[in-house]
Amino acid sequence: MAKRWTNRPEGSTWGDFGDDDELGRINLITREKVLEGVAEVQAGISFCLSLPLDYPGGTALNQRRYPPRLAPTEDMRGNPEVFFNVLMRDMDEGDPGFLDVWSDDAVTLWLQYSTQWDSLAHVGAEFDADGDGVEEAVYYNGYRAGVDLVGPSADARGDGHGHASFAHHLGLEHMAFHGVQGRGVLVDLAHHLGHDWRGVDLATLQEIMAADGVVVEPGDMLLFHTGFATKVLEWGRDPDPRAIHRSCSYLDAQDDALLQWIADSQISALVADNYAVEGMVRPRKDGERYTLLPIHHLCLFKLGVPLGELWYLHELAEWLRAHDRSR
Ligand code: UVW
Repeated sequence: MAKRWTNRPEGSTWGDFGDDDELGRINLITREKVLEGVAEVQAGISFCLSLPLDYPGGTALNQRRYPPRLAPTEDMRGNPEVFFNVLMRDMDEGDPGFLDVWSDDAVTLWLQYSTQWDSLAHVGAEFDADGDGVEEAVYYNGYRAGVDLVGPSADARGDGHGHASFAHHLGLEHMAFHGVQGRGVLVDLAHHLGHDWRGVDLATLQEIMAADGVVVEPGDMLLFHTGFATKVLEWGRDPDPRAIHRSCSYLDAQDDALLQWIADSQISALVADNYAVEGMVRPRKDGERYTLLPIHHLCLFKLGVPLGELWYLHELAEWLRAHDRSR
């Protein structure tokens, strides 16, 4: 495949893992990194890091993301083409019938409703990757909107506006195939900051990490426990529509030093139990174009670091604290 770009965004990793790379810094989860993760296993306890996928409930968090819709698969009794009906027809006259009872269901899932990964296909940017002086909508490593990530219909433009794309590239299947098992490091923001709605800048983060002896090394997956998903569970699928937008901490994406630290740390993945890892920035009034979500822009578009959101970290964070650990 020919190289997809001649210009790469400043500070990006495009090309560092190959011209066709779709994994980004997940590549830093090497065999050595997996063994470092294995070496941390001492107690053999498993923690579920997912919310039930029908939480938070309703649409107060995001109006276009709905709870999963469950339905039984089609009842095809009587359809002569169905293998099962052929089997029934072939039963002998005196056959007493069967005693089985079963369920066979389908689900329509809004992939970002609940606990999720944001893949590298989630957020791109308008950027002049081919060097012709005109910006085009591109994603990590130069994959093109409208070509590599294609909109579902003519009105869903598939050009990067409004997230209306199907991913033919940069999807989570690459992570699944590579494996995302290594060393996770957890920072317990909720323990230090409570449930107040506030941004966390680099100075605050470093203070908390120093207080808890947290050390992050290249290739680690970094997790932030803010307590947000714990609140989501407490609301029992009926969240307070105001509080859900004003609870717990988030990374302060206006802090350039924090963005630089994320890039320099060489983490392989960035995970939080809150809505979007970061808070949305306020519109700029200086005439410059800007990104609404600078950490999404940095991680998904430039570095190739997937974001985990709405993970459930409560019991894991409690256990780690009780045992004076963060890895
Ligand atoms: C927002 O929609 C704010 O974030 P995300 O798409 O990452 O959930």
